[in-house]
Order: sequence, then C-alpha cells, then structure tokens
Amino acid sequence: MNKPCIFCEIAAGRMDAELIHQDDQVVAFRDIHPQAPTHVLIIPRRHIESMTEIEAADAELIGHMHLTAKTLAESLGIAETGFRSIFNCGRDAGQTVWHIHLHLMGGRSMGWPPW
Ligand code: DGP
Repeated sequence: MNKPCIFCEIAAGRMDAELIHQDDQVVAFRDIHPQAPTHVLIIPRRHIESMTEIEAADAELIGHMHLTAKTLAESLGIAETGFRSIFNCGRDAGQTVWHIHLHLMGGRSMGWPPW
C-alpha cells in the first residue's frame, strides 16, 4: 500500500504540525527543519504533486497561496525587513515532499542565487 502523503495528513488534522493559519483552501504551518528564523509552509488542502501538475483552473488557488504568504509575512513581522516565497519544483530544485508547498522564509538576510 502507498504511504499516505504527509502534507495531506497535516491538512486533514491527522498529523501534528504547528499550524499558523487555515481556511477552506489552504493550511499554513511551521517547517519542521527551519532554514530561517521564520519558515512557514503554505499548502493547498487538495493534493497536487508538483508545480508541473497545476492547470489554468488552479490559478485562483495559487494566487490565494501567494496572498496568504503576504498576509502571514505581515502578521509574523517579516514583511518590512523582507522575505522569500518559493516553490521548489522537481529533483533539481530540491523538492522532497510531493504535495506542493510555498515556503515563506524571513528573519535573516539571504543570498542570491540560492545554490
Ligand atoms: P521541499 O524541499 O521544497 O520539498 O521542502 C519540504 C519541506 O517540508 C522541508 O523544508 C521540510 C518540511 N517537512 C518535511 N516533513 C515535514 C513534516 O512532517 N512536518 C513539517 N512541519 N514539515 C515537514
């Protein structure tokens, strides 16, 4: 039997996570291995494996994920100093969890490009 998707489990409340926000479309929670003082993941409730799978009908959902990142950046106090919001897509980008997630990171200065 396939293992259940961990992010589907978190979205359904069957697996613990430090939730920051939830609504009918998305859930946001703290990353278990934070790479910045503030590191939150914003996921859709609906299982979508990767950004290569999104379709035109998902435009509103993806927009909502970005608007949620902006709102959370403000409420978490990283909007003024700056933050990064990233989707990793596929192996070369380092995607390890196959349920799309928008990383929201801030609270330290970051380099570019991200190696
Ligand atoms: P990515 O490399 O873009 O696929 O990022 C996956 C992120 O998910 C990584 O930063 C660690 C985080 N993560 C993996 N498993 C869990 C978990 O069970 N709980 C939480 N809160 N975060 C997780």
